[in-house]
Amino acid sequence: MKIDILTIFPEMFESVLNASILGRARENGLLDVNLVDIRPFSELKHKNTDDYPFGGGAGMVMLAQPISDAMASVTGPMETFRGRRIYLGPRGRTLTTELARELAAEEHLVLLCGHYEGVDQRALDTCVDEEISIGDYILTGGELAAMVLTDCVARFVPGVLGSEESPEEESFSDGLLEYPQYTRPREWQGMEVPEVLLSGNHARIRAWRREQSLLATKKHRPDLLEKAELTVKDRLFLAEAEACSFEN
Ligand code: 4H4
Repeated sequence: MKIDILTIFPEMFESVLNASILGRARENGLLDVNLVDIRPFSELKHKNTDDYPFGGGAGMVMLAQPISDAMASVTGPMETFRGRRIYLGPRGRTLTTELARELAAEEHLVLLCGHYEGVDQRALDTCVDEEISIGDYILTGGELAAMVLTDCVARFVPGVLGSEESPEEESFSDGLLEYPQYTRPREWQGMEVPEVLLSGNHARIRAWRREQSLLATKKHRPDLLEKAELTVKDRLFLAEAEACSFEN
C-alpha cells in the first residue's frame, strides 16, 4: 500500500514513521509512505503557503495553488489515479476501525494535512475526495491526525503486525472492547494472573476472554454493546452478570 502525506511540516513525521512497527513495515516494503512538503510547490516569491482569510477572522488559511500542485505531483492525471484523496479535518467522517479496514484495501491513499484555520475551500472542492476526522476537537494541524490514520490503517495491511498478531482480535474488531492482558510475573504486588490463563485450556481461555470483553464493553462503552452481534451465550452471560451485580 502506498500513502503520500502532503504537509508543510514533514519533519513532524520522521520519528513516528521510522520507529517500531511502522518503521519495520516500511523497511520490509509492506508500506510505502512518502512525505510531500507542500511549501516548494508555492509559486509565491517567499514560498508562502497561507494567507489571511477573506471576510476577516482570526488565523490564516492555506492557499489552494500549492496544495493543488502538490496533490497533482503525487496523483498524476486523475484519469489514471487509483486511490483516495483524504483531507484530515474536523468536519469529516469519524475514523473508526471499520473505516481503517476499508482504507487498508486501497492501493493508494493521499493524505492532505491542513494547518492554521484550515484550507481554501476551492482546494478541498477540486483536490479532495473525502474528509476524515479523528475526533470532535480542533487540532493545530492535520499532521497528528494523519499519523493516527496511517498507524491504524497500516495495522490492517497483511504482514505489518507480524504472523502471530491479527487486527481482527482486538478492541472494536468484533464490535467489543478487548479483554484484559497479562504477562510475567504470575504475581505482581500481590496480584495474581487469572488462573484460567495459565490452564492451557484454549477453549476455556477463549470463553473467559469473550466474557471479559462483554463485561468491559458493558462497563466502558455500552453504546458499542447495543450495536454488537451477540450470541445467545453472550446474552445469557450478560444477564447472569447483571443479576449478580444486583445481588451484591
Ligand atoms: C480545520 C483546524 C478546520 C480548524 C483545522 C478548522 C482534525 C481533526 C483537525 C487542522 C485543521 C485541524 N483533523 N481530525 N479533528 N477553521 N484538523 O482538527 O473549521 O475551525 O482530523 S476550523
